Amino acid sequence: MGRLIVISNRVSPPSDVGGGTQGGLAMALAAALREHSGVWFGWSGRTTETYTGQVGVQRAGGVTVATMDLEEQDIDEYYNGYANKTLWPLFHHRVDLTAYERSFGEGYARVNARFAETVLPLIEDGDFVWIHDYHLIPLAQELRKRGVKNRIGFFLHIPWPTRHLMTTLPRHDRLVEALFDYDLVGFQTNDSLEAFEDYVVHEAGGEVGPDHRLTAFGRTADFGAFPIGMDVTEFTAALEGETAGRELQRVQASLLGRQMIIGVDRLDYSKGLEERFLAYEQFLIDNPDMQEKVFLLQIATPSREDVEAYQEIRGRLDGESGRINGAFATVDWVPIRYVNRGYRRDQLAGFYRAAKLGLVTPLRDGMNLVAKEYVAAQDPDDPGVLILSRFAGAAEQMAEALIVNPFSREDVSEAILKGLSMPLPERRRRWESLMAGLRATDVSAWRDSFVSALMKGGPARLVAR
Ligand code: GDG
Repeated sequence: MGRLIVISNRVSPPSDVGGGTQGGLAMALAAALREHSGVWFGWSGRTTETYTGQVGVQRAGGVTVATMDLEEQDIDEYYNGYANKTLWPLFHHRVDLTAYERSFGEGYARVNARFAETVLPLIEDGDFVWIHDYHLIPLAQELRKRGVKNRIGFFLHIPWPTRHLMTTLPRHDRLVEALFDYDLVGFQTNDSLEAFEDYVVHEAGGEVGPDHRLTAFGRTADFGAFPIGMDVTEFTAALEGETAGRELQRVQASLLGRQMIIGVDRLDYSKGLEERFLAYEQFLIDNPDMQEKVFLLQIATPSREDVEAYQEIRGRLDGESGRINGAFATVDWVPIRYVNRGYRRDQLAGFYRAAKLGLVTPLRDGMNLVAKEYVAAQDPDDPGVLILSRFAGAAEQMAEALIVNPFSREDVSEAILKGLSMPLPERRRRWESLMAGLRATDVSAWRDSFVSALMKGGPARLVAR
């Protein structure tokens, strides 16, 4: 069997299970690489004055990690620019925040060419290449230009936008055409797959064949929905560890008989945090008898702090949380505990477990692993309730959550009340069904289905539950 070469913008060498701050994805990829004796290639996170093309190689946790440095200008135009000021907002339906600057597109093309040039000597005949996310869409094209004939797959972690939004992007056809240089392209959901096919048929004049084999731009490639799962086994182990237990007790000691609602998100406008605060305020207004009986713990880890839109959302959230706390707090109760820092994964596990409600209300999200982690952390005998946005990819799989429209304060307020007053038998029934789904479609299932489809060739599709 050939080796697996995984390429993503950043690499995140695995550290000990339970600790560290890397997410489930990093761990899943690390495990896939160990199984296939592979290499993980990406940007080191460092910048140099001029690009050197040098590769740093290290072995970490049984995985070979290879990295390269980039120039400051690369980071401005490719990472902060085209990736995070153009594609991220556009693909999350925020045309109002999307920057359409030509220099960003040029930087994106340049850095993708640099990735190709630098990784090229590491690719051997028979290797399978698996490229991740919106930073690197044109990478297969750049590799093909340099003569790479290996099978190459691509997985998009964020949603694919609707056709009309996609066409607001200058040279959108070039970006889509680049996807046809892959052998296999995976989306998170059927919704994204359908949006992509709509573009291919109605904008590119292409055709949809059996099993989502698509033809356009004179080429044919396989497409599919491969919803990412969480590592249930690793997370359960973290949950049973000493740290999670200690954090659970620490939070429980601070409850003083109150019920806790939890939100955990990167501080990103796509996560609907402002709307969540307002919906929670609506709940407090609609249910005055619940005031002082409940509080919201919102952990919002700072993210992409060099991008203005992220500085602005952070400022707005500071303002909203302060305003709501000022309006409702009493001498011994604060309605929102708003925390701007990251925690270890096993600490998070303990926090999730202490919460009666998980409030996961992104305005748009590829999948959302927090929704899955909240469910996995619950006590089987007395599980909490998940409230989940219909616009998270996870909603395609997690129908037994309370599915809400995050844009409607009333809708979310009603769901909070319903969740907090849900009888135990119903909570258990919903949780058992959600948990069975998490186990059946965990991160290994996701990885194996994608990698085996890539290795075999031909269409394959993990059908969302
Ligand atoms: C992208 C897509 C898709 C959060 N705060 C801390 C922390 N986290 C962890 C969570 C979870 C992960 O980060 C976040 O994953 P999400 O899926 O919720 O969201 P994105 O970061 O936007 O991820 C998304 C995902 O890729 C995978 O394909 O689901 O739709 O947008 O695991 O627990 N982890 C630690 N400390 C924190 O403070 N250790």
